[in-house]
Amino acid sequence: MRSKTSTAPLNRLTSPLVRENGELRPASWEEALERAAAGFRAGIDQHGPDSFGMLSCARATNEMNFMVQKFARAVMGTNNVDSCNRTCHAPSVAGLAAAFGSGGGTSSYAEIEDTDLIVVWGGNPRSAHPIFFQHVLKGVRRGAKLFVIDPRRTSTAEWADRWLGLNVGTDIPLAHAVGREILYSGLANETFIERATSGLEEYRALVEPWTLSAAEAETGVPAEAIRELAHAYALADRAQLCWTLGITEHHNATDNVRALINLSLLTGHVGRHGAGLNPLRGQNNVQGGGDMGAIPDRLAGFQDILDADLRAPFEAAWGSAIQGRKGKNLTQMFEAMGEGDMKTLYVIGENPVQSEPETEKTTGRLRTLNHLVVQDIFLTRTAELADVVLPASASWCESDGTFTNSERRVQLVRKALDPPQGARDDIDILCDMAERLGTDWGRPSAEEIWDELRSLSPIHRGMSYDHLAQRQGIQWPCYSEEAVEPSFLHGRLWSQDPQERGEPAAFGIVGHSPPVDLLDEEYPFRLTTGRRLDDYNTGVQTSGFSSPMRRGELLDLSPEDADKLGIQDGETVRVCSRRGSVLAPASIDSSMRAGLVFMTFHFPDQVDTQLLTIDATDPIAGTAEYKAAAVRIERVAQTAGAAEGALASPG
Ligand SMILES: Nc1nc2c(c(=O)[nH]1)N[C@H]1C(S)=C(S)[C@@H](COP(=O)(O)OP(=O)(O)OC[C@H]3O[C@@H](n4cnc5c(=O)[nH]c(N)nc54)[C@H](O)[C@@H]3O)O[C@H]1N2
Ligand SMILES: Nc1nc2c(c(=O)[nH]1)N[C@H]1C(S)=C(S)[C@@H](COP(=O)(O)OP(=O)(O)OC[C@H]3O[C@@H](n4cnc5c(=O)[nH]c(N)nc54)[C@H](O)[C@@H]3O)O[C@H]1N2
Ligand SMILES: [Mo]
Repeated sequence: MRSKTSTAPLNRLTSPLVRENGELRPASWEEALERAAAGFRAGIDQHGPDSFGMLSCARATNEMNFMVQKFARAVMGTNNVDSCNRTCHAPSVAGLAAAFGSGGGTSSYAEIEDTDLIVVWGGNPRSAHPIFFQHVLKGVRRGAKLFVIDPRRTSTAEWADRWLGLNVGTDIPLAHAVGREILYSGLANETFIERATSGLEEYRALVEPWTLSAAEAETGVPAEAIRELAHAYALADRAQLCWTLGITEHHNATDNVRALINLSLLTGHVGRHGAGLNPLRGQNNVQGGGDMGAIPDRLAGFQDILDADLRAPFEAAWGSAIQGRKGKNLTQMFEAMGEGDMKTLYVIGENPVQSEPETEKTTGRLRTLNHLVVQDIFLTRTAELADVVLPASASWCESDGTFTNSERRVQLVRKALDPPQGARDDIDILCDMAERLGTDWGRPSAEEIWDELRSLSPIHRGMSYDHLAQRQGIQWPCYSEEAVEPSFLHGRLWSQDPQERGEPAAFGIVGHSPPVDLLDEEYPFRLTTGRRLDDYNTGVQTSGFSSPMRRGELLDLSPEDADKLGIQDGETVRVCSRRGSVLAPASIDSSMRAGLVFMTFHFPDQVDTQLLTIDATDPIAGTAEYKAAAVRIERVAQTAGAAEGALASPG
């Protein structure tokens, strides 16, 4: 007996649902699958394959993500497949790929413990990456200095040697001023620049205006602190630059990423043990989902969809042609719904109604679909709009397979629980759906799927289940069962041999572009949104619990602003943006700088933060500017708050 049945205490979905006379009602698997497949078939027949799109679950296994993109490409004939990577680290992948040719974080966690300086830029790992943060603390205990760059003095910053509290959306001026200071102080690594990079002269001209005092005026960070960061980074023997959504959830996110990468090119802090560039990925398998090809422009193993030679082995293996053009990403799928070009959508393990900005726009767009199928473990707000709802198992404990973490390490997971009765494995559901649409895949095991992936993706080739079990996880690239790969990427840049060194890494020539939602007299506060330790994303998986630690949604504001507005701790306030308004309890928080307020998006049933956010998106990666809305804060009488009923406690 290897597994036991999950007791499903938290309203897990246990029956398929279909819409009848406007309402969802329970249905058999047979009826629900037939309805789902018939809707997909009709959509393609009437409007062509590109009117269909698919969202994949970044919490589910690599095997499941591989099957999702295979379903989109081989069964439905479209590259319209994407995941929540679009809402977080797509800009990191785009920026790293532009500089180095591939989009993964460059270092291993072990190197975070074996370095001289760790810069956490726009991330709060103490709350959002607690396991990674343990590696940071070990590094600190072994003597590494820790710098944190965040508008808020976060719990991560509490552990730092230096905290640089900058204005939201001013990371490029800060990075450019650091770069200029390194150049002017003669601290740049000239050998590395000469050998391994291109574009220094343009970069020098780009950063020239960003003197320490110009940067202080724009960023709010004292000139002396900027100088100190520049010298610490350039003088460190080995330095790690780690970033997350403070960098990537902006309308110019890919530029932000390029501005940080430039600093590593100036100093040679990349391609060596202990020195690197590390976007900390979000959901447990968002790295793996992208690696498996559940993105619109790459096949598994980051192989370019535009390259016919790379498509050929997949076409041969699947017996069907693959479109030679990029599909729509998640953001473009929603835009296409708005324009009537998207007719059917298959959402697996995503809750866009509560994770996309500007809720009403998102809901309106989903309503334009002829056919929406949602496959989830809970009845989400997105599922409530669906024509068919399919109850899935929870992949992280109810399925076998592999996951890939932020350091590119692939690890085996084993099924520990059977899904609650009535729910089925995501992969089995996909196979059933494919069969109904005329493609018989049989019922492959997770290992069989993985072996198919290995036959198609060179960077995974050497990672059989046996090899993964033996080595307790392996980082890609791993080309054969024998090879022991270095734990970091881009070591080639240090080679003396030009052939081996390959393409130089280009400096990114990127200018400053302040947040789209401008501050003015009517909307004078900068709202940034993010995470707390005790809750997860749209709250679907964490709202079923109550604990004294969890206080529900709060509007954090500085003591100075609370004073100025006459707001008491705990008092209900109205938060208004140019798009909508919500009521939330105020929390006076000394980690906040004046002019800045903070909310999560973890409690949408209590406070729908996405009514406030803006859908200004990065043109390269499609990521929204969740980190910068302009808002006004109004006091309301307590009774008015209660009457509007928006302050129910969570859970
Ligand atoms: N407990 C918990 N952990 C999680 C999640 C969760 O919901 N709960 N979600 C997971 C997911 S999907 C992701 S993607 C990760 C995200 O992990 P993080 O990116 O670390 O989390 P956030 O809180 O969204 O944002 C990080 C920080 O960015 C700062 N910031 C805002 N604007 C700016 C800016 O303009 N510049 C700079 N430099 N900083 C800025 C914020 O103040 C915040 O502290 O967390 C993952 N882990
Ligand atoms: N305002 C604001 N908005 C944000 C962000 C922000 O910082 N601020 N961050 C953005 C980021 S980084 C992210 S990643 C998104 C997150 O956005 P989403 O991914 O849309 O939100 P989640 O709450 O993580 O919901 C994922 C769903 O997956 C389901 N699920 C879990 N495991 C499985 C499984 O094995 N199989 C299936 N079929 N389903 C499963 C869960 O029940 C849940 O409904 O939100 C984005 N939205
Ligand atoms: Mo994320």
